[in-house]
Amino acid sequence: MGVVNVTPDSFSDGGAWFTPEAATEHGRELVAQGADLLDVGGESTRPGAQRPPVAEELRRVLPVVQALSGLAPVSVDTMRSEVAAAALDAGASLVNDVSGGLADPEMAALVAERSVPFVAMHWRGHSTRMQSLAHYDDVVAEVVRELSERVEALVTAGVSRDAVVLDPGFGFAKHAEHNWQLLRRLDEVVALGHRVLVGTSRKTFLGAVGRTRETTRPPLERDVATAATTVHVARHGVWCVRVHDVVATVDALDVAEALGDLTPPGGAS
Ligand code: HH2
Repeated sequence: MGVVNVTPDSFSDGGAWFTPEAATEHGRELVAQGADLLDVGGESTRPGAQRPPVAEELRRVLPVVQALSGLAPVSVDTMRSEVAAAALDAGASLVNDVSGGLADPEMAALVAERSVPFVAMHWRGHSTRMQSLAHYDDVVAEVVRELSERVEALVTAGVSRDAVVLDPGFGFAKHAEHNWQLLRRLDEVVALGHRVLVGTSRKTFLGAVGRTRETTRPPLERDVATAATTVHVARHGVWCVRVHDVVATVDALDVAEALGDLTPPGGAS
């Protein structure tokens, strides 16, 4: 899944693809590089980000979804049911909600009515306060429990169990050690039996690994570290990786495949 951020403020590529033309061109390039799916988003969720008004989010994503959905399957990265509905009307075929339906009480009903796949990410609160919610006794057990509760709530609201893709939410209400624990024990998330999506791309903990505070890698220099995580997760049954650098990801997946023991993705295909 290639990331198409139509935002002025995303943490790694904010502003780079902010016009519909630039975003569409970027999406085309990602498909040419081997992306199977494009994730179009109009709201940055980096720690501390302010939310755009709904009209602005619609203005950002709709022309890009429309232009790219003829080219590849498109997912819309949004926490708002109104934006998800309009994006599905414009050609998107999957909803990626970093709040897993928690931010908007109408989201589950919309996904149920439209019968589309739904990425439910582990989330504890909006970006302005999420890092203050990063308290765990056992991060993996708590993420697994909270994701399971999300699945049950979605199913109760009418969403098909097979439609739910789970994401442990790297960097969302997580400190570096929480992210590493989740990568080490990813099998416990895969064991829930759903398709699993992983989004480690360019995140802060990959900037810091092996470095001091002074030498931490800036976001655009985290693609090699991201690719290393891709090899790892591909070997643990993950269905999809959400990445900025598709070229490095395709190379990493080729390596994982050549290693010869890829676990088939969990859950429905
Ligand atoms: N991470 C980001 C955005 N959307 N969706 C899923 N399912 N999983 C993730 O880990 C995830 C996501 C944050 O990354 P990015 O889009 O690069 O930055 P920003 O939120 O600043 O636009």
